[in-house]
Amino acid sequence: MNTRIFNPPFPPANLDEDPQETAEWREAFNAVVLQHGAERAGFLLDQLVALAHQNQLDWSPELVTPYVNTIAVDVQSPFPGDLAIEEKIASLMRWNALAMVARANAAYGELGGHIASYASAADLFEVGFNHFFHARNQHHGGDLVFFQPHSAPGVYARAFLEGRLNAQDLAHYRQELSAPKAGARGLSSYPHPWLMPDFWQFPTGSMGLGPISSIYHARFMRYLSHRQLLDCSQRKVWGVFGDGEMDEPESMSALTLASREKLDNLVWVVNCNLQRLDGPVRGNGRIIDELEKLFRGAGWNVVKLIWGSDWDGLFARDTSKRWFAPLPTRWTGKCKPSPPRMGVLTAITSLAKTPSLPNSLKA
Ligand SMILES: Cc1ncc(C[n+]2csc(CCOP(=O)(O)OP(=O)(O)O)c2C)c(N)n1
Repeated sequence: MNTRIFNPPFPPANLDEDPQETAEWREAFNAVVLQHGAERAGFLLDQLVALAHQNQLDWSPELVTPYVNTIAVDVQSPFPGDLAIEEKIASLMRWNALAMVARANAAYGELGGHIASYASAADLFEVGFNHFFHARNQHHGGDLVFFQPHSAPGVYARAFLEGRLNAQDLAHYRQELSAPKAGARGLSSYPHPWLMPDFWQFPTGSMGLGPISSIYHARFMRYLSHRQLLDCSQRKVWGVFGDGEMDEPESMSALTLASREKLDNLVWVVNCNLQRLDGPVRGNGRIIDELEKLFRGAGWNVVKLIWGSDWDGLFARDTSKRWFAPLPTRWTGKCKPSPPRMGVLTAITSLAKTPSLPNSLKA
């Protein structure tokens, strides 16, 4: 039972016509959480929402949760691997991916290729590869994984470290036609099973096709299991997609199908790096909130991961929750982060200049 209580600041006086009454309601609610737990508190809230709806109060609860990680530090499971080694390996992959794309372009300037997508997704991929994605073996049919298309260089970099690709292969990134003459295999720009049948499961280069396809695959796996045609009960479908990719109509159009069919064999990881590569960037530093609303509204469970563990110490020292809790409200589209954490750094830097910031938070 999660009985932590965080009291957000009271609303400003001009927005609250009866602060005394507000305080009493809050106190009563906190008491329920502490004494009877989150489930009971949720039940009561459901009752109130039903009352409001039945009386046509023209009000709905906010779908956005606070701008913090959904799983709080103190309820996180211990990391099941060796973080230091995994970080080091991810750094090697980032470097190799960068070197591969840069070398290909030094030789043929028109080749193109992306480096920043994988740079931001590397840790997400690595956690997937090391701890979640299940390979096919005698006892398991294997998971299905849809990779963020422009991150392909990182998957090649990983395959190189695993010995599945060699240096000659990496030297033929985006050069599938000339590669065989050099005794190498060419590496396609984006995941593509037709060009690399033993490497990629799904083509995802056309943004939006990966997301919708992952939903229908998850549903079909359920269908196979339910009709006892194939046991897919242990198999999952994973998708790592870009925040820009969520703008594609195909990405969104089957979201409610997934929740209606209760596809808990499907997990999407949306890499909100606010980059959108060569696409138009909206002035929206709050894309995570925007997507949270959309997904929750469509009936999905949403787990937000916003702050890396490097921030844990700083947040823990902010016991009043006064300094960092309002941080997101300082956000503007101007904080377009590139690299991803710059927006946060900008906000924290401006906070650090606040004269009343306690010394304990200045270090
Ligand atoms: C259907 C489609 N339209 C346009 C493109 C061209 N395109 C390639 S990457 C990109 C932006 C990707 O943004 P995002 O999903 O946020 O990924 P990231 O910035 O992390 O690479 C666009 C528009 C594409 N690949 N597919």
